[in-house]
Amino acid sequence: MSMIKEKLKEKIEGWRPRTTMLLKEYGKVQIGEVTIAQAIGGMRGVKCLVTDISYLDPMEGIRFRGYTIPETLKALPKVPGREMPYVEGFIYLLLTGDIPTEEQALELVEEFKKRHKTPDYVFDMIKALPKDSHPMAIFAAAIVAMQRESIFVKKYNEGISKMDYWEPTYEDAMNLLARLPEIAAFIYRWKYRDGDIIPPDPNLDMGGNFAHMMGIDKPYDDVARLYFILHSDHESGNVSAHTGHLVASALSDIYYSISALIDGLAGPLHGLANQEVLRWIQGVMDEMGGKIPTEEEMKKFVWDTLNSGQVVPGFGHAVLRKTDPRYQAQREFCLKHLPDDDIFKYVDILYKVVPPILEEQGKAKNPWPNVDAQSGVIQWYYGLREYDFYTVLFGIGRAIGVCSNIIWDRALGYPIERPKSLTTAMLEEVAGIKK
Ligand code: NMX
Ligand code: MLT
Repeated sequence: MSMIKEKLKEKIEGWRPRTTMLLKEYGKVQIGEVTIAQAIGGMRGVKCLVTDISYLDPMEGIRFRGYTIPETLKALPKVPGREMPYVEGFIYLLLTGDIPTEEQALELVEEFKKRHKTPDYVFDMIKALPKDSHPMAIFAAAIVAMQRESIFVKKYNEGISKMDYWEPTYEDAMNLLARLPEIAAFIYRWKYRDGDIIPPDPNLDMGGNFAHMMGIDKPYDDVARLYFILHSDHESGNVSAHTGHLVASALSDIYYSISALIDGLAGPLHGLANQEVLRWIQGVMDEMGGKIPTEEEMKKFVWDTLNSGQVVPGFGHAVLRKTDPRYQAQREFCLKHLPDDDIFKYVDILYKVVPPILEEQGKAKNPWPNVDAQSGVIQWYYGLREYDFYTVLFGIGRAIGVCSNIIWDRALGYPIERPKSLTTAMLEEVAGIKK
């Protein structure tokens, strides 16, 4: 058994009694109540999911295994000579709850290298798709195409005990995570670079190898590391994480679950907002003839968007009630590496003008920018200008968080998810409108 799997086993065995006791002895203790507004309104704020991988506080933002973003980036072992930590070390943290030593992070780097061989049929399948397919559709299809590789399915069919489900799930998850960067880079080079594919470099870590396969020079390796870490997890209620968890709860394997997650992430109210931000800014740039707008001019563009019934992409959030710390982390990167970039200047002006406008409009509960408002700028600056690819990068990151969650879901024996629905007439009756 590998070092990380051994460690995970120890953690799982130590954790299980906590879940068992809560369920058996305290199962009837109430943690909240549900209103009609919540049942109709997308279950906002209903406390009905459990995860220890990350927690989202509305005012503070995300903590991964108890660490804020600055704490996470500071504590994890860094790639020598680079600013950002190993993504593999971050995966160690999400899985075990512990900050790895450099040696432990490097062991995981080696483990991923061993697992990374993507089956040829995946690339053949991608090449058979129409080139104008959206990259997220191609990505989801490529992932589900590998379902036949599932070790969980094989072991399940052999009659493995429920207590051991997490082990083949771990194997599937690690195999899939090892392959996602290569599949994503292949989609990019096939779709936008005339199929000029760059093979992986076995000497590089996940972030370094992704930058290499994309054909983008340093510091894009650090951009990739930062992206995969920042986008990994945002507790369990967001559409992509929840979809992954929901599908996996039926004991569908990792390939089905992560492919489904990608489908959810592809919506413009969720991950696709990062492409929408760039599309929106490009529209403003076209109208401005390349000139940087004044704050007054920018306000007009924002009001025009709102008055035409559209949302301002990259702003607002279902849980957060302040500027997303993932936005801040990327803003700090921009201030350091691309302070004079025109698109960054646009985003900077938007940061000043949008929140007061959303407050004045009085609809959005959170007027502040989210992760997607800043992420496309960095990609654009480093030459990745095909913005319909941006959500694939989010998807690689999110797969890391959701795979970690699904392994733990299986380890703690979480059951198939099945909330209860009511009819409108039942709600009217509860409300006392009609008997
Ligand atoms: N621009 C305009 N209107 C907004 C915005 C915005 N950025 N954010 C919220 N609203 C509206 C929202 O459409 C709703 O209007 P209505 O009552 O007419 O249906 C009203 O304000 C109340 O919505 P909230 O309760 O504040 O937000 P909700 O929790 O329903 O949705 C988002 C959260 C993130 C879907 C919403 O803020 C939004 O559409 N933002 C723009 C898209 C975006 O940036 N999505 C990415 C989120 C992060 N991610 O990566 O997933
Ligand atoms: C996410 O990262 O999933 C988004 O910020 C959406 C959310 O948390 O609701």
